[in-house]
Order: sequence, then C-alpha cells, then structure tokens
Amino acid sequence: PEFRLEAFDYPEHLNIGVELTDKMVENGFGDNTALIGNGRRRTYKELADWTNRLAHVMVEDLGVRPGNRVLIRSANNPAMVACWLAATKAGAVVVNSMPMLRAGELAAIVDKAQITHALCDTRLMDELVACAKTSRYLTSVVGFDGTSNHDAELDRLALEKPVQFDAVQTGRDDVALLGFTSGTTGSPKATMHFHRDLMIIADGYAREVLGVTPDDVFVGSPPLAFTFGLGGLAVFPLRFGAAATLLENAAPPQMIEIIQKYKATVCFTAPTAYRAMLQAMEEGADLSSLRAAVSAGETLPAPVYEEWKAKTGKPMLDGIGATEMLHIFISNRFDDHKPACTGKPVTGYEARIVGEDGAEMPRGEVGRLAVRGPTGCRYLADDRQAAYVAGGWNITGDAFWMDDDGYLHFAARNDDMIVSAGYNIAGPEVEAALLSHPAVTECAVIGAPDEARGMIVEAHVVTDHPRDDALVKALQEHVKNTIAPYKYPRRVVFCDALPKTQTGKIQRFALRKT
Ligand code: 3SK
Repeated sequence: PEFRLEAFDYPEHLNIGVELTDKMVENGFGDNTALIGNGRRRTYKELADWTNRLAHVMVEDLGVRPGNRVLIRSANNPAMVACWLAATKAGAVVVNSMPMLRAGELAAIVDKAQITHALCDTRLMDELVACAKTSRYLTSVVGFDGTSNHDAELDRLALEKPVQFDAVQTGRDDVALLGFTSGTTGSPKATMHFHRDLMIIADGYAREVLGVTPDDVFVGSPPLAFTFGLGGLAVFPLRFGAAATLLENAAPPQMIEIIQKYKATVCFTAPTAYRAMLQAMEEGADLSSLRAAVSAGETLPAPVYEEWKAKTGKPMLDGIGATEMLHIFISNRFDDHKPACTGKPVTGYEARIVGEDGAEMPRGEVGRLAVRGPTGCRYLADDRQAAYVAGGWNITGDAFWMDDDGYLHFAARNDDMIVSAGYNIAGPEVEAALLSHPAVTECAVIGAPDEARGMIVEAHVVTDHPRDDALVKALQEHVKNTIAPYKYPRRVVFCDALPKTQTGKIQRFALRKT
C-alpha cells in the first residue's frame, strides 16, 4: 500500500483498541483471521466481540476507570492481546509485563506506574499475588486463561457480557501504553506512548518499509511486553487485516514449524534465531513463504545478512528501534539496503550523530546516535529525561556513524566501545568476526581491565566444539585474518550460555562484572 505522511493526521478522538478490532470489522475484515494461537484461529469479528466483552468486565466488575494503569502479565498468546485491546477500550493505560518477572521486579513497576489493576494468566499468578500483598496501589488482580479455554475468572465474567461496548472516547494524545525499558544498564525507565503513536508505527514503518497487506501472516519471538513484539506481532498485523501467530515458546524450532504450517510471510526476531533458521534450511526446512525477515534488538552480523540473502534471494531488513521511540526508526528497505548497515530513518524520524558536547559530528565519524520523531521520547516521572532528551532529540546509548549517502552504520553501544592501547575497538565488530567462524554458536565481546593496555578485548564464546587451547588459537587467528589484527581477543572465555535480558539482548555489563 502507498505510504502517505498525511496518514499521521488522526482524528481528535482515537482509541487504538477500537481501531484494531471494531473498525477493522466495519472496514470489511470481519471474516479475516486476526490471531492464531493455542491451536485456534480467531477472526477479526471474534476478536472484536471478545475484547468488547472483556472491556465490560473491566469497567463493570473490576471498576477500571479512564487513566487507571492496568498491568497485563502473560506470555505471548491471543488472550494477552485481547486483554490489552480490551483495557485500551476501557480507557486504561496499559503496562504489558514480561512473564518471568519476580515479585520484587513487579513491585518496582507497580510502584513506578501506580498500577491499580492487574490481569494475569492464571499460570503466572504466584509472583503477582506476592507483589500485590505489599503494594499500596495494586488493589485488583484477576486471572485469565492463557490457554484460551476461557476457564478463569475474567473469562467466566466475560461470557455473561454483550458483544457491543461503547469504548471510552480517548484523545489521540492520551497515554495508552507505558513501555518499560529492558534495562541493559541502570534501573528500568517507563516511557509514555499515546494512542496515535501506536497508529504511527503501523502507518509509518509497517506500511512504508514492510508494505503489509491483508494476506500477510506474522510470526516472531519478541515478547508482547517488549514494544518490538507488541508492534510486530499485534499492532502491525491487526492494523492491516493480516494474521498474527502467537507462540508462548518462540524458540527457533517452534517458529520454523509455524512458518511452515501457516506459510508465514513476515518474521520479527533477532540474529541468533535467523542463524538457527539458516541451519534448518540447510537441513531441508522450507521457509520460502517468508517475504520479510526483520532483524532488530541486537546487531545483525554481516555473515548472517549475506547468507540469508544468498539462500533466500531477499535482503534481511535490519533496523534499530527503542522502547523510548516505541518501535523501529531506522531501517533498511527491500530496494535500498547494504550489508552491516542499519539503513536510513523511517519517514517521520530524523537521525544525527553527535559528540559528547551535543554538536553534530562530520560524516564518517563515530558518535552518539540522536533521534527524534513523532513517537517519543517521554519518560514517566524520571530525572533522567534531561540526560537522555535534549531539544526533542533522544540521545541513545548507541554509537553510530553516517556515511556520505546518509546511511547509518552501527559501531557499538556506547558502553561496548573498548579502548585498548590507544585503539578504539567496537566490540560488535569483533563479535561479527568471531561469529563467522563455524565453531562459534554465540559470543559477546567486552573490555577487560589490563595493566599494560588499559583494556584488552575479551571474548565470551558459546561453542559445541572441544573447548581447548587449539580452539582459542584458531579463533584468535580467524579474527586477525578477518579484521584489523589489533582487534583480536587477547582472552577467550568459553561459557555454556550468555547472560541475556528477557527481551533477548546480551547483557555485556553482567560479563564485565564476572
Ligand atoms: O531495537 C530495539 O531494541 C527495539 C526496541 C523497541 C522497539 C523496537 C526495537 C527494534
């Protein structure tokens, strides 16, 4: 579909829950499949009815009022999407939370967002109940059946309700969502997103870059609690009458099975999963239905990009987003892409590279990526707003450089830059070199203190090969032969797994502490 900037000109009253369900039915998509999960398909009409019944319960039985903050705790499944849409119809501000959070982590979110109501998959109740016991805000915790058998309190109450609901007339600039940052560093921050922001990411990125149509079937791994997942696996398909497959366990074998079964066309995941898919293709998996492979959340190593292109004939769409901006703001395009390059800003967004003093850097020089656009950046009650936002620009934690043609290239997260004997070494570049060695399954590169050089490059490597000195030597030689030799890892540490956030980002800071 054609992309038009004026698509961002939304009516004063806008409710994202209504837009993605009842409006879709009104626009003729009622019989299209909206959600696939727990072995069932649900049409847009069924989703509209389901969310309207749930919204009745929220208002009439749970006492949810416009502006109340409602927490949803679940793995990715249709019931979680239904609860999210229903809560927005009831005018609530939703916080989607990661299913694995413990009571203490939930308490920090509940306090920060002043959450009064929580909707929880009954299989995940214990930690939330423990959190509610000591909370001064959270007064209502209700269970729903994440397996979609409608066998929990919320579902039973909903069955009694009508399928029509007069949604709260929210304004386009009313807050709809609080996105908590995944916290690779420091304590989590909450970012505020309006109803219109959720439309913009669909009408901008998903329409312009992906060209979503009602024939698309989406699959992916990011949790819905992470805005990457909420956009890619709920907002984008539902905005265009397409179908979303939702997987509670979205490990590569499960995604591959779903891609083959439902002929999925658009995939959102991280490079590690794409590596597993490439391996599965070698072993005969047919992933030819995929027309768009979106990679974000982690640096896309050039070998993965190249191999994907060679095997599928299509580019992998590398992009960078942030919870602060809601979704992807810089991306490659199908007809405009380069290896080891993140692409150009999505329409509506601007990017520039700034130095420590905030001044713009010359082309080709590495600095901090600053971005501004219609979906951010607004922290909820956080003193760090001043440190991260200047003149409307969100100063990200990523080091990038811009080439002469305006393409943006990732260098490192600011704290992943290693200064060794006067050399600036970008950890991800060394990681990409290591990943091109067949013995390396996953790796993370950090700077380790060293008396002589200030810092040395230290690689943490997951491998299924024998972990011996011969492999260390082979990896070091491989890096020296792939990139400038001074960047080779002087220390190689083998490990069983890398520490990761719940959104799948490698926690290099945790390795620095070991
Ligand atoms: O790149 C990311 O980490 C990200 C964060 C939020 C939303 C989307 C993306 C890709």
